[in-house]
Amino acid sequence: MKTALITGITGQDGSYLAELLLSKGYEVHGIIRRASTFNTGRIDHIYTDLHDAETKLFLHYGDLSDSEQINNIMYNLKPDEVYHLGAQSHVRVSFDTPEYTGNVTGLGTARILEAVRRSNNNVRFYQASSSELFGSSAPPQSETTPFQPRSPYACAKLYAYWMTRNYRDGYNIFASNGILFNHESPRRGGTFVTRKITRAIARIRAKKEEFLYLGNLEARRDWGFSPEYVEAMWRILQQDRADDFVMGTGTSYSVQDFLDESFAYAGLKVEEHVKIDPRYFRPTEVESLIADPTKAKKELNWAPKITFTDLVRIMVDADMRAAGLEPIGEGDAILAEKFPNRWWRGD
Ligand code: NDP
Ligand code: GDR
Repeated sequence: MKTALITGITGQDGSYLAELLLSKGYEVHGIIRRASTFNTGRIDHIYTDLHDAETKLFLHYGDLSDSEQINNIMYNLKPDEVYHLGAQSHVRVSFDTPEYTGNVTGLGTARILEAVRRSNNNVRFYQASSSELFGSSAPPQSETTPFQPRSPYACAKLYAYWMTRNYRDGYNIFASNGILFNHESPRRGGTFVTRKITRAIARIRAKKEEFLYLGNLEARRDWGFSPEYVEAMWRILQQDRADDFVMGTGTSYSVQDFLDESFAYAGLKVEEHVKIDPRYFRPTEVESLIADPTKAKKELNWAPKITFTDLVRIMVDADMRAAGLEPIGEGDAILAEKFPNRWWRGD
């Protein structure tokens, strides 16, 4: 049985990845932060009591700013695979907290890599790199496109990307970067734009709110579906050698497109409910991201099935259900058709 350690297990991707690895028979360990409120909502449905002999999911308190505990966990566990997903992951928030973001998202990766190096050279390490690295580089973006980061978050991820390559080259550690374009789901954090929109739609339909306030509607993103991207992470660590891969759909839509598609699906009018609030604009914006995932298709045999319109339907339906409303229904049909044997539940 393989053992995996996931940082960021309580986040969108970490929760799906934990579920995927458990379905493959892994023993899964995750690092969680101590908080005064429960922060395990995305993994509660897979958690079994520690005293249950069958349990294969173990949680450890720790923080990416604290190397001592990271070292402890790494030395004691000696995992076969480390998926480093933990980060201050919000681009807009990184402009308010540049130092903290550098510490957790950038230096946090150095702490994990150093613990890997000191504890066991046979660990396979995955770094959650981001299309934000490309910043103002013109689309489509591939593994050879120059990085031109446009936020403190992207600058911290750039450091982490290069540290990963440096530990691969310098210490012969199996360390790979997945350069993932935006991916969403019903588990997406509520302050990222897609989920902010789909949650608002459900609240408007439930008559709990009337208006949705947004920033730049012109930005274009390559939006995919998170469960398919965590599958890609796993594939990256099963290769014969460590490498870096761009993962995305190769299609791009604006925030306005997401609004139009989702409001129309829910039978609402954008102009009656959406207002612009300048506080959501960023000092520097990433205008346009479109992945060129040719390498991933060829070498990982990875091709996402969920389209932009599928994603909108899945997310709107999930938020309608969460708000106690009847979903429109196409989202369930899409999931049933495209994932007849799906390995995740609880959305
Ligand atoms: P989330 O924001 O949903 O999850 C981030 C995770 O990191 C959470 O588990 C969070 O814990 C944890 N975390 C944050 N700060 C710390 C800290 N100081 N110490 C320990 N853990 C911490 O992100 P996603 O799941 O969406 O993304 C996963 C990773 O992939 C991130 O690194 C992100 O930057 C990157 N990425 C994401 C993309 C996307 O489109 N989703 C695209 C490309 C890269 P808590 O729950 O307690 O807050
Ligand atoms: P992003 O995602 O910055 O691409 O980072 P986000 O959903 O936050 O923004 C996407 C685009 O929407 C515009 N926008 C708004 N964004 C937010 N959050 N809130 C708003 O009200 C709003 N109005 C317009 C933004 O300006 C932007 O152009 C995500 C994160 O998951 C990162 O961790 C990850 O690395 C990248 O995706 C790939």
